[in-house]
Amino acid sequence: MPRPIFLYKADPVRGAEWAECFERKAPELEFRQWPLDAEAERVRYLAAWEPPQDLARFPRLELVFSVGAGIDQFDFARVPPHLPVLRMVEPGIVDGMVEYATLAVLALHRDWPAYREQQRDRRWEAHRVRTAASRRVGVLGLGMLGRAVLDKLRGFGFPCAGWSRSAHTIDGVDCYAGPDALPAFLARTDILVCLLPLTAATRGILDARLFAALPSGAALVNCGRGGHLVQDDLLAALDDGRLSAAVLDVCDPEPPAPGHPFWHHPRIVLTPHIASMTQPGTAVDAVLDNIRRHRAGLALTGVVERQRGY
Ligand code: NDP
Ligand code: OXD
Repeated sequence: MPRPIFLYKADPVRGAEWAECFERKAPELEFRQWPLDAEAERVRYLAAWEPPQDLARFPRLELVFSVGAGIDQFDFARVPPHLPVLRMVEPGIVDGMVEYATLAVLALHRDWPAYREQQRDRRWEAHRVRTAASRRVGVLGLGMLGRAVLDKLRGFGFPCAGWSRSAHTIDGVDCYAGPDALPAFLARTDILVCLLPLTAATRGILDARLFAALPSGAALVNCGRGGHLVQDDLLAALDDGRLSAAVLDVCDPEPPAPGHPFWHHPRIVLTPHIASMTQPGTAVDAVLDNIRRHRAGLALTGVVERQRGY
């Protein structure tokens, strides 16, 4: 009896690691990497960064996994409505984001971009060291990643707040919800971290209006998506001192064009979309757990609500 196929369509190097995990943990499934030329009727599960055009080729497909936590790159028009799409909910991606966001917030808190600029100019000048208790951190997005980041940052003594669509209660975090609460959240935020999904409602949210609602000299970390940011508004806010610095892990497009000001702006730290990555070992555990749940008729983890876009 031929085994059901789990088809993987993403980075082939990490795919080889997925294959090794499947061999050990799920020998009842046959792991195959894209492209698949024959035996399409044996494909039951698909994992992809972007789904293929022709999903109708796989008549027995049961579940579609995104290999990313973010889902905006997924063209849902390609996925028949009856098929559940599951985004990546796994501890490896959370740990990576907690590290990156902590690094970025601490760098901004301790004036790292300014000291790098001073070193380049051979300037030895100390600035007053501020306490964490006097630096207010705010995170846009209180989902899997935003909550984990706040949990870590709270430990340093930063006064922490978060903003989301629906109301949340989190120990030690001032929670704000909905557009009406956004100005109050921004007014109390010295370092703003964006961990929102990119949807119709959040595209371009990091704009001049939002920057004007932050205290003067606030700093930005964007770990969400490049489409959240209005680039010219950021450059203007840095130039007029409204914002002191920005750490950007994402950009639209990626990479920015060779002459783009983000490459050489002294107050921008730019990294190539590496804040976090799905880790094959833990990702395969999460995927297999969902497959077992599906077989047992249990609720699935990370189901994307297509209407709301995340
Ligand atoms: P979740 O879906 O778990 O959480 C999303 C959060 O954003 C929720 O709290 C949600 O509110 C809130 N939200 C969504 N829409 C709005 C809105 N219109 N107004 C206010 N709040 C809103 O996502 P994750 O935490 O797992 O991931 C967040 C994003 O991080 C991803 O979508 C992706 O873009 C990015 N990412 C970036 C990576 C990188 O390497 N740079 C790596 C991985 C992810 P509510 O709680 O009410 O639903
Ligand atoms: C993700 C990402 O969404 O890597 O997982 O950006």
